[in-house]
Amino acid sequence: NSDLKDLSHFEFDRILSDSSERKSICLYGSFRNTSGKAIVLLEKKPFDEENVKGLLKNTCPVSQQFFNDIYGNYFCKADADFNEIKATVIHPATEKHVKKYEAQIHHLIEETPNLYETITLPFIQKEQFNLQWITNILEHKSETDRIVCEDTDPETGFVLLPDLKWDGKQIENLYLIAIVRKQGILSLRDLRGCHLDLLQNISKKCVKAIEEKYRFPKSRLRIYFHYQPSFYHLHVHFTNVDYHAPGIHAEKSHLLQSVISNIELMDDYYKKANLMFCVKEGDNLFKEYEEKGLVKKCVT
Ligand code: M7G
Repeated sequence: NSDLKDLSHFEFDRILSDSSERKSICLYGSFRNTSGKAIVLLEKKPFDEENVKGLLKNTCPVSQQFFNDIYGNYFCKADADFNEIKATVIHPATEKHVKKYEAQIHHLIEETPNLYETITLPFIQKEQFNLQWITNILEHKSETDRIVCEDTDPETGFVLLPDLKWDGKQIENLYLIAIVRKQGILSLRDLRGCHLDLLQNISKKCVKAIEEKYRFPKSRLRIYFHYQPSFYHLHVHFTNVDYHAPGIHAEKSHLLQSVISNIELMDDYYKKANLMFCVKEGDNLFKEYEEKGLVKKCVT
């Protein structure tokens, strides 16, 4: 829809979240002449050597804020190229998308295998994000030109490509995902000994592909799963270890190498382990646990 490309057609109702640290803001509203609500996430792009050189070469208006001894503060009005903003548009956005992007209080839940079977799994089967974007990638209907590496084996195959959050250029916030070809592995929870070949294949081939394409070595890659993920079709995250990617907290990330090692030691480790996960208070999964008396809302 071409209307979605023009941000001047976006009328925002409210701010879902904003972060001065990430220099990003997430807006909820709608596009003129289109039905359904939309989410627009705006993020300032990281500095890189080339555009800093460009900034320094072009004289841009500078205003001094203050000067004190050897310390000075200035504002520079840089040109449009330098100020490029990355915009992610989700349209039509569902209530579940709103909850995903809304700033909210978080809780940690310890999920035993039994709680997974009786609460989390039935919830995932009842309510989860649509996985069409994943099917489109696997079937070469979208983002085909962005594919970095692909293995078509039905058991151990995958597609590696830049994540939605990455422009595919700046190494500072390098972020790729490998989506497994095999259907039905919902998350880390489903991984068993029989998936070791798949995990090792992804690790080996994706590392090599990233090394070749971006000249980025294995030792600088953070390779991990999210638990709980937003999308229940197994995928692996690859990020620059120096980049504080969203969701790299201890309560959400599981390094691929540790996962492989755990499964090598015990085939069904992820079937038997208690796994912690982080959930927002407004999330429906939180409500499921709340109804069973396993977690309580924060009263402030
Ligand atoms: P997750 O752990 O399921 O969810 O990871 P979360 O990290 O968003 O909570 C899914 C990953 O897939 C995230 O890193 C998303 O940025 C990425 N992603 C999501 N979508 C809808 C797309 C898409 O359409 N294209 C690509 N390339 N990546 C996506």
